[in-house]
Amino acid sequence: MSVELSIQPAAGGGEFAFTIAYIGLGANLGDARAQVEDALQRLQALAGCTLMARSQLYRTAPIDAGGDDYVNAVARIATTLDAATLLAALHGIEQAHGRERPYRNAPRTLDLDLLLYGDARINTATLTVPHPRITERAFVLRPLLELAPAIHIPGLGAAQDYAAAVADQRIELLT
Ligand code: A4P
Ligand code: MG
Repeated sequence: MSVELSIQPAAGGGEFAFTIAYIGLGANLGDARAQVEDALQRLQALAGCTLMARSQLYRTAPIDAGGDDYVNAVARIATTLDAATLLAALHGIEQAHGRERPYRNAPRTLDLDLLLYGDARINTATLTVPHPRITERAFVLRPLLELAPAIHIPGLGAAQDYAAAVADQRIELLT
C-alpha cells in the first residue's frame, strides 16, 4: 500500500516543468520511525517539491554498517528544483535532525539519498545519480519497487532484475 497524493498546479495555472525524483530515507539512531515520518512531512513542505507517493516503512538489517536495525522508506516527489539544489535541501532536512558524520556509514538520525532524478545520469564531485549502490541494497530496492514495480534505472535497466540478488538481506514491513 502506497499513499498517492496529487500535485497542485502553480498558481495561475500556467505550465511548469517538474522532474520525478526518488528519495531514499533511512535512520537507525534515536526514534528512527518518527524521524523518517517527520522527514516525509518535511519533503512535502519543501518549496519546489510535492510528495507524490511514499512507501511503507521497513525494518532492515544494517548493510556494510553497524548499529541497530534501520527504518527505511522511499518517497516519490515531483520537483522544480535542479538536482544539486534538491540535494542541498535534503542535507538541510538531515541537519534539522541533528545528523552527524563521525565516520563512513556511522549510525545516523536521518539519511536522505537522492536515488533517481528523472532519467538523469549525474557524476559530479558531490552528486552521483542514480545513487551508486541503488541495485545492491534490499533496503532501497524493496520500497522502490513497492512504489514503482516497472521502474528502470538509467544505465542499469529494470530495478526488478536486481531483486533476487539482494534476497538474503533481512527486510520486513514495520507494522
Ligand atoms: N552524494 C553523492 N551522490 C549522492 C546521492 N545521490 N544522494 C554525496 C545523496 N548524497 C550523495 O553522504 C556522503 C556524500 O555523498 C554527501 O556529501 C553527498 O554529497 P552522507 O549522507 O554524508 O554519507 P552516507 O549516507 O554514509 O553515504 P552514502 O554513500 O549515501 O552511504 P550509503 O551507501 O547510502 O550507505 N543499512 C541499512 N539497512 N539501511 C540504510 O539506510 N545506509 C547506509 C549508508 C549503510 N547501510 C545501511 C543504510
Ligand atoms: Mg547519505
